[in-house]
Amino acid sequence: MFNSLLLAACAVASFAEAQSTFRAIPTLSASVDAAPSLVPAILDPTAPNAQDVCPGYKASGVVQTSQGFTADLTLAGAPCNAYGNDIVDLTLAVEYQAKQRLSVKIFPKHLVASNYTNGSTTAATSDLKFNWTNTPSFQFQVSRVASGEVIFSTYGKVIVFEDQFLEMATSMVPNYNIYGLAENIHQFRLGNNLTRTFWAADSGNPIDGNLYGTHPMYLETRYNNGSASSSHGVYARNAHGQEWLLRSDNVTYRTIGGSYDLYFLSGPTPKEVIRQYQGGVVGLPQMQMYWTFGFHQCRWGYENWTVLQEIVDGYANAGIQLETIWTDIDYMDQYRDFTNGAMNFPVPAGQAFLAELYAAGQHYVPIVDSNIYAPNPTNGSDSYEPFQRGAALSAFIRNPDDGDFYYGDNWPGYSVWTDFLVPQGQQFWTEELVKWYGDIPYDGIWIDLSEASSFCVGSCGTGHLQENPVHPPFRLPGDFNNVDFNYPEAFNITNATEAASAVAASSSQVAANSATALPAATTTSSSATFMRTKPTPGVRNLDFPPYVINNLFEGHSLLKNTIAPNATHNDALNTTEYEMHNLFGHQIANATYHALLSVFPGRRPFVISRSNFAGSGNITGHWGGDNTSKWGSMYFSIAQALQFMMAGIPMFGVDTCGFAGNTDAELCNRWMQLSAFFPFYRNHNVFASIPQEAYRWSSVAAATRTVMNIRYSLLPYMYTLFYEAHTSAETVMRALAWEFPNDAQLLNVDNQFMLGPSLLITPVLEPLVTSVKGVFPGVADGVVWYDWYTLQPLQVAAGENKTLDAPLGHINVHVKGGSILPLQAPGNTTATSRNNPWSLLVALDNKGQAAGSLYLDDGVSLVQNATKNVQLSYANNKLTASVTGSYHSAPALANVTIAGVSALPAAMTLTVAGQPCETGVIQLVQGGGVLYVTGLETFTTAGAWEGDIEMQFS
Ligand code: MIG
Repeated sequence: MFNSLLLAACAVASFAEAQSTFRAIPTLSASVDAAPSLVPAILDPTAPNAQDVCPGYKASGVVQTSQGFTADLTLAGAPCNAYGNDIVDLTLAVEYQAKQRLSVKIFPKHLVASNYTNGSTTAATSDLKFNWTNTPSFQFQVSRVASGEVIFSTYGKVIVFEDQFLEMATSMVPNYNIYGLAENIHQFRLGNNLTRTFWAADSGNPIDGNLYGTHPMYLETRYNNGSASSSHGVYARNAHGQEWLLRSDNVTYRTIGGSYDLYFLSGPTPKEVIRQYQGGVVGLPQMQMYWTFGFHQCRWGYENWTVLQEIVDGYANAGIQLETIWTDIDYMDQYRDFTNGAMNFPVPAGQAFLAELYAAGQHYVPIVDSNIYAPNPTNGSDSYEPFQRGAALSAFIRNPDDGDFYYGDNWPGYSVWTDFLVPQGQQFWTEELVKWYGDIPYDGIWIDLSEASSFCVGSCGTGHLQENPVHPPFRLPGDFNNVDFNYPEAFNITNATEAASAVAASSSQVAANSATALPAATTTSSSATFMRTKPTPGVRNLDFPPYVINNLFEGHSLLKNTIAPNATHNDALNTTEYEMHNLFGHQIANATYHALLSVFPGRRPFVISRSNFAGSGNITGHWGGDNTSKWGSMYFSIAQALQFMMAGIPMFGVDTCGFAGNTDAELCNRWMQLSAFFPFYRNHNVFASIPQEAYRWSSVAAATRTVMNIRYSLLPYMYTLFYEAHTSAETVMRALAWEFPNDAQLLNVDNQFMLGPSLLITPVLEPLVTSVKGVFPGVADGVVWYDWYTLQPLQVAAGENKTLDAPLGHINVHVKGGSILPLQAPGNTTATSRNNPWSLLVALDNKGQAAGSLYLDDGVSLVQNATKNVQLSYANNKLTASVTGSYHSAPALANVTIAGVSALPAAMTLTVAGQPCETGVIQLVQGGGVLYVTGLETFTTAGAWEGDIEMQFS
């Protein structure tokens, strides 16, 4: 669903006339979305607090296992049936799975739990200890063996286990610091008064509301009064609708189904927690292709191939790198997947466009929506073959009421959704993507609406397919009298004339619309504790479970904007969406990943998808969804990115310059510069707002050229960071609190971040300023920070909130002393950049030392024939590059720049692959504390990294 601000916005007559209705087809009645049966959710003060009424369990029958123990848990009194039906007999399984990981599972006794043990850790060798008591009922604690620190404790609380309601709470230390629980639009530190709800929602980046991703994992850091901090992680593996209530002295975890499947990670540093989570539990992020780190341009509203060519040309003419052009749903024939509109995006013209694009070394990624159009059965000319083929395979989710497919509504009209729980779902998806690739040879796939989004309530198309195609039951941006007049906060100051006309146009659109207003979405205030539906004792109610999670749609209804919970899969268990809802996005991304393996055998699939689950980073990247062209939205992008670094989806970025609403030159300038340091760098825009490609304003173009050249020169560094994420769960973007875990001053910092271990980014996040404040950690311990542009050490006191110059067009980037960055001269594409000369930037620490690394491979293949690792170090006035592996990079090493050198060395010697070099042609220039070594090309003409390099200064 759109951001409601789009629906509220409005138009001038002249502007509105220019906008035709989006499509000349009947609009589905708004009543299909008005959610009938809605709102049995009631705010009921008599609804029970499970902690007061539930009896808890008693443990008995302890059996030692090779790496822990099991026990029976039996309900310790009369069932409370608070929000479902109590399960009387449970099994507790405690496993010391690895030294740093303890698992605690509680599940119905008739089930068997899988385990992931390493085969060796026991209670005696674990970092963590499990304590429990039966008084007054079964409760447990997890603590550190070494220090006794309790990291999780249910003492004082009962454990509740019902068929549709689970509740467990842990007490928390005062002012606890927890991070994670992605996906949320919130500050990085989650605070002590927040309800995080997980129910994947097609909702435009609501602050604190549920949206696309479900990652039930948090990291907690305790600063221990100035001594070393300690961090641990908690992951609760459960995909059901759920919420985490962060309260002043406890965190309460509630789900509407499933089991307790808890993983405690001992850290004790934030980085170790993240490594234990990604490396040991959900899996490491996939490796990406090199070109995916180039710049991507997208928008909703590119009308045809000619417009697309104009955008590509626009970037070329402005001298700004454009690696990949994207198309949104505009390219499709009536919004049907795997089709091209015959008028505007015909296949032959597309093939010609793509041939030229690919010849220039550029790339193309189209959107694919999660819905599949269900054609009008009474109109032969409406046939849609992908539906027929999927139906023949029984590859779609079903409506339990009649056993036919479940027909919801989305862009094309009444639609079905692929059932990825059965192999036919994958087969269907692969066959369609392979077939369509035969027409349109794309490079990767963008998956949208995978929550999965449906614009009506229930199987609204059942019995109505003969009305297809239908227009969604709400006005689209760009539809008649629905023009967006929202601008960033300072627009009325920076551009008063246009702002005034937008205000006038907006009010006349409001007036024109008032007669025919669409029903406004209503919001319902929530009390997380006492919302419930009418209880149905003894029966599982899938659509209206008795406990009401704080879903942000009307009435908190689980039926709104998505496939209904009772929709049924074709697997032997007839699993329902009640169980699978939060996994649809993961499943369709996974199916797309595997389809791309068929399209491009042996090549790393490139998928960017919207809804996602714990572990999705194995198979997909993610963009931040429908943000807005507002300064606050840009600010939240950093915290959103850091969550996904923790969650193991490092291929993350947001709609740069903002999706909903119009941007302006100032916001777009700052945002193009900020996103250049995010792994996934894409400018994307909603339909019917002003164009926002980086070349549209000369000031934004200039700022973009500056930062794009920095980004492209850093591609080897970015790629190396990804390799380290993929192989050892290092993070790509990093919170300052992770890099300097003992500095409590950093626990809230989310207006700055690091890219890898070496770069600190301090962006401007507010309008109308020419300076920015930032902190520079580690100064008390001697850390030096060099300005990227001047290579001068920053003069900053320990703990100072330092003011930096930040005129429009300048983003502050600082290099941490002690770093060596491998760089290549920026070309116009990633491919040409890879063929440009190498250089090294050495930033010395206060001991005159530095280190870094470089990973190289072909940038494409899943399995590499050859790779190369270069370890870079500097000590005792000597720079060393030691090379392992045989991947060949052709360009030479051209120059070395060393920051932190106070005098020109008297002499230098150079050996390459053990051979001394005649260094007469090399130039050494020193000035302002920087040593520039140039003219090195001739010594590595066979390629920079064909042998070890030693460069000694004296
Ligand atoms: O209902 O394809 O988040 O990026 O431009 C909206 C149109 C559907 C939502 C995506 C957005 C995309 C838009 N889509």
